[in-house]
Amino acid sequence: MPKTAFITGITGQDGSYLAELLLVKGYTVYGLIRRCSTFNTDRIEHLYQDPHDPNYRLRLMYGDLSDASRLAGLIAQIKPDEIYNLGAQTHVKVSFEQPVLTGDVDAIGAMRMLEAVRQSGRKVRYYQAGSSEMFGNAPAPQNEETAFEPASPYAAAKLYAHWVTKNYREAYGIYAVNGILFNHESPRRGATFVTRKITRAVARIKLGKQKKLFLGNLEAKRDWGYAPDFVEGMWRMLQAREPGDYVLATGESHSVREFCELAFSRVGLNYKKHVEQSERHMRPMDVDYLRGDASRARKVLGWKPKVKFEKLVEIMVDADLVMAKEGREDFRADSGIFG
Ligand code: NAP
Ligand code: G4F
Repeated sequence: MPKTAFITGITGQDGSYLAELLLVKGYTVYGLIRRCSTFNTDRIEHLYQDPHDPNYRLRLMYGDLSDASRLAGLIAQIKPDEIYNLGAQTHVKVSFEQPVLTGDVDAIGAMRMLEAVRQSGRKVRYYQAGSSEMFGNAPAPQNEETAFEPASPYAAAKLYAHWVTKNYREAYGIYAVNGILFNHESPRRGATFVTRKITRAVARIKLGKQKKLFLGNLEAKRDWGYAPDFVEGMWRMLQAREPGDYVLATGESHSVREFCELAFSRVGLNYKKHVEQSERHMRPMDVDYLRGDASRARKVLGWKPKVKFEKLVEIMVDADLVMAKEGREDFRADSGIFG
């Protein structure tokens, strides 16, 4: 029987790749979108289907993770087999500026989803998008047994969502899983995250459209993977016999400085001539070193990332060069004033 999935955060990086994957697998995909005064559906534009077509399988519904009654109504209407709760305020630095909103959407939003599932009485498989940020500065490599040390309002909100997902699994027998995902990137990554901020700038500097790139902490290390590999892992978690929690990571860690070095050298430039550090992009507290151990996902789910760090940098720089040449950058601000 073809399955039905409901994705919150479908307009985001991961939501768009996951929607693609599930449509290829024959699912009918419902996606939660927020009403905005401008279009926010760029990342799923290529998947759009005419709703007048009786067989259309990508169905977009207005809603918001802050609106419990709408979420319950949608779950009753859609009757999903699988739910992927990817919607969130996802920027760690912004979470220091908007901690209450971040808690409402990322923590209580997950609770609203789980309550809607519980009250529906339906047998639904639920995926919660957890983050390696929940480990904070706990020693690497981090895996499912590592004690959490959240170091931002974002991480604390995600940790609340993590624990209630586990609690609903144990208390009510709901098939609910936590993915603890390390950073994953792509040409669809939001332009205010450091990788995309760098690759956009590399392309624009190469083409003479930008002079400098202002960044914060260059020594922070992250375990960066490729988003399409990671959404495949999310899907695998909901196909397993038993629900559980899984780390997804590449097992390699690199600094922001190394990312710059490689990205600028891809177009024949030296990052030292173009990158400047700025207080503006420093966080009140940062996570220094993340490197994940995904052996459990490998063993139980057969999951393994395909794209490595060097290839990821190439994919992102090359895609941004094409966009910048065609003048299709999503916004034009020089040194990433928002990032
Ligand atoms: P993203 O590109 O920033 O997308 C976030 C999505 O959440 C967007 O669709 C956004 O909608 C939606 N959203 C924001 N506030 C919402 C609200 N109040 N109600 C409903 N939807 C809302 O994030 P991503 O990189 O795809 O990440 C997907 C999920 O994985 C997130 O939960 C993130 O925290 C988690 N995660 C990501 C990573 C990573 O490295 N990418 C790692 C670990 C965990 P708009 O388009 O309308 O803004
Ligand atoms: O790219 P980032 O903003 O990602 P961060 O904070 O690791 O969070 C991302 O990954 C998490 C998974 O671990 C997700 F849960 C979360 O939703 C998000 O997707 O920053 C990475 C590192 C940080 O140490 C930051 O301080 O890069 C450093 N950095 C240095 N200069 C910068 C900048 N980050 C940003 N965004 N902008 C800068 O100018």
